[in-house]
Amino acid sequence: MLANCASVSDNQMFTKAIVRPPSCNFAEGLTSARLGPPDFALALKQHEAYCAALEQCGLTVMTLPPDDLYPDSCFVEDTAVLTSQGAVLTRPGATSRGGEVVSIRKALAEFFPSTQEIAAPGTLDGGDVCQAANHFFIGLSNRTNEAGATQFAQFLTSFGYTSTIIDIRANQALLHLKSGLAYLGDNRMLMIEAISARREFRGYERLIARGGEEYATNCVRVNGHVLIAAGFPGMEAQLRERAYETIPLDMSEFQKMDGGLSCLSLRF
Ligand code: CIR
Repeated sequence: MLANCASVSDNQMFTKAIVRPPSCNFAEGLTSARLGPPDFALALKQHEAYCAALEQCGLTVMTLPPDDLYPDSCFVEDTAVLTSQGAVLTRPGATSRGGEVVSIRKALAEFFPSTQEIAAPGTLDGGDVCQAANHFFIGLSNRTNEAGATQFAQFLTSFGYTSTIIDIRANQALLHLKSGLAYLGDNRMLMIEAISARREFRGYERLIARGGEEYATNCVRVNGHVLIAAGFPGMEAQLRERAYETIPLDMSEFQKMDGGLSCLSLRF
């Protein structure tokens, strides 16, 4: 099934990350979390710690200036999908976030001289894209529509990857596919129970987040480390049992705005 794919190592090494600190009006961003307004000063501190963790993993972190035109713009992951075979600029599903792509396009030009782009009427958020070695899972969500998912799947084919579109619109708890799914390498995935029985994931070893630890499924494997939200001991124990070197990070202020660890950077 994976014949003719681009050859991408399961344990791809990243060298760079693009991030953008929250802007002063971060609290005006979109959220359904009902956890109260974020503390801006604390969000900045947590973002700094996140960047330090990426550096600890060996990445050079490029920091874009905060942009108060777009209160959700620290969630850079939603604006592009970067692979070792090519980059795709997205067309975010929330109207208030559409303009975020402009500055990301500029920032990426130096590293990806030719990029593909999702075109109207397609919409796609990077948070709906989960890469598992040479295969991609694309979530059909309230942000990513069929046109966007199909366009993206075609770009992936041209890059030499395979993909599966997964409809998560019935899973109300999921803003994006990666709100409840992460690929850890080694054919292993971390996911919420609600999607764990789906046939698309049958071939993978599945670690399930239970007991109110669903938020922690949005973790990121970076160069042999796993960045994980702090405060989820069950999830962290499952990772440590499998010899992952975890870096717990306090994410409380981003969680209040529906954001997870993966959304705060574009890694390549
Ligand atoms: C939004 O609703 O768009 C932001 N407040 C949160 C985006 C989080 N992004 C992600 O999970 N990839």
